[in-house]
Amino acid sequence: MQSKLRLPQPNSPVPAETTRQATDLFQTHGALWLENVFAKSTIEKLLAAYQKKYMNLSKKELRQRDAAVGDQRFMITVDVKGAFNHPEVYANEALMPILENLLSDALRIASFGSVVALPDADQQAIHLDHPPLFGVDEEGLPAYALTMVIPLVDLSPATGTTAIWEGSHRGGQRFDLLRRLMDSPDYSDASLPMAKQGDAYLMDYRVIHGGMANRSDQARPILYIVYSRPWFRDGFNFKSQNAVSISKKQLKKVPPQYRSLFE
Ligand SMILES: O=C(O)CCC(=O)C(=O)O
Repeated sequence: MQSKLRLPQPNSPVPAETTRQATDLFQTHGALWLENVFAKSTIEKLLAAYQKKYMNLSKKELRQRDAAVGDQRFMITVDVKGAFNHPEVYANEALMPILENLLSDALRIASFGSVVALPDADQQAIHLDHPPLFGVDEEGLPAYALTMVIPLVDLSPATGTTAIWEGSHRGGQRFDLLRRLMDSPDYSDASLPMAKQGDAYLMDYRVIHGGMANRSDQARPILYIVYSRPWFRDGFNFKSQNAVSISKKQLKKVPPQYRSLFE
């Protein structure tokens, strides 16, 4: 992946120069793989909580949630509580300055959930997460939303990852490229972040991407948080599930300085 940075250590403020570099890389490539964002122990806790609550949902529950986003692949909104309700996860000290540079300091959480690719899940259709806001010509416009992916297990060629077409967030040819890839998937120009527990990768909401097949014998859950400018509402992906699920009681547990993220 061309756009990749290693942070000095998890959960600590990042030097201003690194924040600037991360911002530039993201704006240029529409994606960024950051190593060393979260403590591994935090990810282990998230994984345990996820396995307990979400890995054994019944077929009926998954149907009610309209959760299928591919063969053996499900998008599940998680309740922001327990391990998920922690500032290290949704307002990470290293990430916030980068996110504010990209989306302004009025940024919000537009959605908070997970995608799990079960063993033998096929590759996902290559796609955009949202139709273009302003039609074809978005050249020069800044990001309005981005997805932060937090892998809950180490990603490998066997588990698969998210294939990302760096640079496809802009340029007049992006829709031709998308059509070509949808008609005949070809991963030769895709970046494949083999992120480990503790890493995160960010994707501009306009970037072309798609989950790869899971050829391993373990499930591959990834947590995601979509951050956006305050006016954006994702009415496209959340018809049967809430985009964000947080109760009043859990919102009170969010430190006051971060509550606006959930407004
Ligand atoms: O499974 C993945 O790696 C990505 C999933 C995804 O991009 C989606 O469901 O929109």
